Amino acid sequence: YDKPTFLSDRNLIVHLFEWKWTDIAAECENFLQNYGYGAVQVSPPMEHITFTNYNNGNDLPWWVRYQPVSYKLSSRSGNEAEFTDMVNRCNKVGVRIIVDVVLNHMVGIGQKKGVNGVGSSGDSDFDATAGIETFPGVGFGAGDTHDKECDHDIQDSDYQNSAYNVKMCRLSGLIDLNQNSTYVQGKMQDYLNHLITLGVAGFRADAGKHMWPNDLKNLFAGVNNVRSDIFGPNQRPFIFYEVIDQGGEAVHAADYIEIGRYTNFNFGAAVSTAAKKNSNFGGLTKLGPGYGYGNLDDIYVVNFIDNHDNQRSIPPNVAIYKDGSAYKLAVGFMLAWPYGLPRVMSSYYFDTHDQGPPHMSGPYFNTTSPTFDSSNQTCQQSSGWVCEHRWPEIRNLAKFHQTTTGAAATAITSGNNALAFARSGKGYFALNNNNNVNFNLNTQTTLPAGTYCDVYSGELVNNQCTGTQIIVGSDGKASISVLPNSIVAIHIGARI
Ligand code: LAG
Ligand code: CA
Repeated sequence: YDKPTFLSDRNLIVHLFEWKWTDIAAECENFLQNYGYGAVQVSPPMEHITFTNYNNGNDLPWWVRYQPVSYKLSSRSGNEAEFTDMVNRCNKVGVRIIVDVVLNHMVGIGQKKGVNGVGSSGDSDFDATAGIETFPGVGFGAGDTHDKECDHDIQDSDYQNSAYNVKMCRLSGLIDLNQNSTYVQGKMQDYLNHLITLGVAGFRADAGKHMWPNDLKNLFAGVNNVRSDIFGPNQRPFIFYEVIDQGGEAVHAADYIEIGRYTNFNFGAAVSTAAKKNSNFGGLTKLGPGYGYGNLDDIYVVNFIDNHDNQRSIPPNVAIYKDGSAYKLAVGFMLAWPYGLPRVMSSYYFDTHDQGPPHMSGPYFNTTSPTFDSSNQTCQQSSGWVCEHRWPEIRNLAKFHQTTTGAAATAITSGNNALAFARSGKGYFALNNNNNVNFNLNTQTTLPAGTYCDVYSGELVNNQCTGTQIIVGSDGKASISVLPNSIVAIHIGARI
């Protein structure tokens, strides 16, 4: 389960948070395939709660997507036909779909009045008044939950003291399902196999920390291989678990590595701390297995700077799109440094924690699409979408990531708030996190002689560099001067 089912030179995920299926299909075709993005993590596609009166009827929070009503493919992002079309069109251009699956729970126990599914079966499908724990769209009832073991919320102290409570009690009121039951497993296998039949590549298991690894092992053992006509014979789905483990807790990420990968929150924390100038960026040349707590082997980790949860913390303890160059340095480093499988976050602008995606008014708050600036391919701010994955510095480092696939980091230089390294024979990367001084290098790049475009300050367009040019001599050496709070990155795919 830990082997990405992606094209071999596209080991990179982008999370298109809250995007519609129709927009993702177009994004695969028009953009992602050209920059080395190998897979899209999509928002949960199942039927979810909705409110008609949230924030005086002006908004619908993003987190409704994490309250399943049934496993019908009907959500704010689109219906089953649109989902299927997206999977087909993305696969056709070599971009995979990873589905965020919410298996730990159903809706919040407190969600009674004004809460209904948005599925084809309409409001009657989830009849809250008929019993909050009855989900006729799946066939779950109170007997399929952990109510007998624990019918109250996980307490803060449980995270330190009780793995049992973390897995058996309710995560902020969400009705907790019993994944140990073969009946429950069967319903979930039907859902996951349906997605596999449609051509998805794998899953992000929401709230992985709140489910027993052994139950998950049995659950996924009953899930089919991914389609052989797309992925080749005998391939398991790629799976990673949302497990927040930054030390000092009862549940450990290491408990999950036999059944897939885990979300390594320690990576984004370490890089963000350096990017925000609270630690020496030069020290990150050690970032990998064994660097501080929780950074396990390459094949077990999905790394990221921020995700849709921690970008909303107040204040965020990781770098996010609002941090400007600190964020670009953090994501740039992640894409250049060979450790784990990276995931790029792609957001919409938000002011408050709960705020939903850009939308029209109306009963289901139809999400509106990103619009693009034709001159530089970025998303227009007026459309409400940030599209970090299209920022020139980030998309060009995504391309650097692709071009340098499999090349070791060599010729490593650790400076004071600065670092540099080659990706042997394929690329060279240098980063300066100082405010006032340049980072000057006269260095071995490992690259063939030639004139290269720095892909951070510009790119290669019509056989010319729109930014800085770097000349590599016949001895492989180059003089490079990195400006304050900036990067210089060159690779063999962007040379004149
Ligand atoms: C996750 N990972 O393990 C998701 O990344 C995270 O976004 C999910 O929480 C969480 N697990 C459960 O799927 C999100 C919001 C919560 C929200 C929850 C359910 O961060 O704030 O809770 O989704 O929608 C909301 C309210 C709570 C309320 C609860 C139940 O904020 O106050 O108790 O709904 O009604
Ligand atoms: Ca649970």
